[in-house]
Order: sequence, then C-alpha cells, then structure tokens
Amino acid sequence: MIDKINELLRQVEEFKPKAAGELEEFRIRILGKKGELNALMEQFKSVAPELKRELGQQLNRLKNRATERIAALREELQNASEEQSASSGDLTRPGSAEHLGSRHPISLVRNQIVEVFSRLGYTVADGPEIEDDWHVFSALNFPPEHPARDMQDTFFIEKDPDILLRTHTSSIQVRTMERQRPPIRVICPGRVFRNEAISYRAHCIFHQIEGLYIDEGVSFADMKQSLLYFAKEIFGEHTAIRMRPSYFPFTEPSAEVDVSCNLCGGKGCAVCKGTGWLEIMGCGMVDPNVLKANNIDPEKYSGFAFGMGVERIAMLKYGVKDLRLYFENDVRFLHQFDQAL
Ligand code: 2NM
Repeated sequence: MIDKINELLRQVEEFKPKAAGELEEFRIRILGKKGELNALMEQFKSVAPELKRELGQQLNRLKNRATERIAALREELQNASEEQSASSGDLTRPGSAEHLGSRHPISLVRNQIVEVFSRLGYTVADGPEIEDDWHVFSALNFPPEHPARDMQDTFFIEKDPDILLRTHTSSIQVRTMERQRPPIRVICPGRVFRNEAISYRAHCIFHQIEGLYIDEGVSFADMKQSLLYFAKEIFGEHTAIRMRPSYFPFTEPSAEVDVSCNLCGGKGCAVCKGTGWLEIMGCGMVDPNVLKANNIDPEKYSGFAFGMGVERIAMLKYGVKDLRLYFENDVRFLHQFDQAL
C-alpha cells in the first residue's frame, strides 16, 4: 500500500496537462468518488493497527498534495489561455478605422479657387520658385528703382541680383505669354517669398493665386463680372463686391477688390472693422507695356489680371485669426478641417 501511495505522489508531481479537460480527468481519477484515493481509504480500514498511524499520515499527504497541485495547474492553464486570447485578439470584433489625415486648409482653398476659375475656362499654369529679374520684375513693368527690387523686400540667391525667389506668381504668367499666343486664360497658384517680419498677419512664405485673361476686346466690365462670379462662388451668393482705385506696376487702371462682410451682412463688425467690407484681392487691366514686353500687340489685344493671397482668403472663409497657424502644422489645428470640402 505504501508503494501505491508513493507511485500516486510521483504521478501528481509529474503530471503536466495540455488542456483543462485533461486536468479534470486526472482529478476524477485521483480524487473522484470512485478514484484512487477513495480506493486506498477503503483498504486503509483493514490495515493492521500498528501500521495505521504511518499510513494515515501518508494518505493525508497524498490527498493534500493532489488537491494543491491540481488547483495550481488549473490556475496556470487559465492564465495561459487568457494571455493567448489577448495576443491573437477576438477575430470577430469589428475593426477600428485608421485616421487618414486631411487636406491642409491652404490646399482646400487653393483647390476651390482653381475649380471656380476652371469653370470660366481658365487652365492652371506652373513655374519655378527660383526666378530671374526679367520674369519677376522687368517684363512686368517694374522700373529699375522700384522698391520691390530692394534687398529689404526680395530674397536674392548668393547676392546675385539676377537670381531670386519669386515675390509673386505673375512670373508664371510672363512664362505663359512667352510660349502661348492669345487668347490666354490662365490661373497660377504657387508659393511666393518676401523678406518680411513674421507676425499674425504676415509671413515670409505664403501662397498666391493670380489670373490672367488676354484676348481681343477684353474689358474692365468683363473683369468685374468674372470677379463678382468668383466672390459669390467662394463667399456665398449674397456676396457683393466693390472696387477701389489702386496702383500696381503691371496694370492700368488698377483696383482693390472688397467683398461684403459675410459675418455682419455689411452692417459693420470687428472682422471688417466696422466698414462692412473685406479686402480680398488686387486687379487691373494689363498695362500695354507688359503686353509689349511679351510681344503681344496692345493695339489688337487687351486683358485683365488679378492676384490674391490664399492665406487671407482662408482666414476670412474659416475665421482663422493668426496666419502662423498655417505653417505650424499642429494637428489640433489641421484636424478641424477634416470635414471641410
Ligand atoms: C495682382 C494685382 C493686379 C497681375 C498682373 C499680371 C500680369 F502678368 F498680367 F502682369 N499678373 N498678375 C496682378 C494684377 C496681380 O496681385 C495683387
């Protein structure tokens, strides 16, 4: 009998179940009603009295050890199965969506503006950011002493006065006039560079969109109607525009274009500084000197041109108060445009 007890003790110590079912079978075989332990208890009744003390202790030891070990093995198996389901996951659970990012507000507004003018028959033109004096200034009727040519305003490369970063996208339009005869109808979006102190309303890099339309008989009235259509498309159909006389080297006459303030409906508020109007762009009839410089006959052709800052339009459209936000790319700012067009 002592041999049987020792054999069962050994089995208890060495038992390594792979699954809970196997452990339960083992428990029933050892500790169950008709199990090994109870069979030994039955035998114990007829054991000689002088052996009872020793055998009783051994039987108790087997019972305690088997109970302890089975409980420990059960916990081990449970922990392992939890770990496994955590690593492989619940394969029937619905997936979580990846965040895909969103368009930058400057891209959103640029695309919108381009789309409006493409409906009027304009095509998009592109050009280099590093330019020469001719395409940025001379072909655009800037006199040699014009302040825009100053180091204070323009970034020159390697101190060479002929290689510079474009200060406006009109240089793209000069390149268009070089390779294309009228009718010309182009829209030129791009980055421009000006040597300015950075503040909430100015940056040394910003985005411009300029347009140019040249054909026979193009008039100031055509320009007004095109820009009114543009303003209504961008700021809403109740938008009105007004034009104020202005000056640019490349246009004559020139004007600043205001739109009616869509926040106060023209009554006057903090955004429009009580005037009811917001300045959105400059425009004008292309100066005959510009047409001549680009080998276009001003007797036969006329045209209009306009230019606007994309940051400014986006500020007015979305109520952005500080232009620097466009360049910091803080996701808390960018995520606000997830749903915008
Ligand atoms: C502006 C305002 C007025 C302009 C002129 C030309 C070109 F090439 F025809 F001479 N391009 N863009 C223009 C005219 C730009 O921006 C405020």
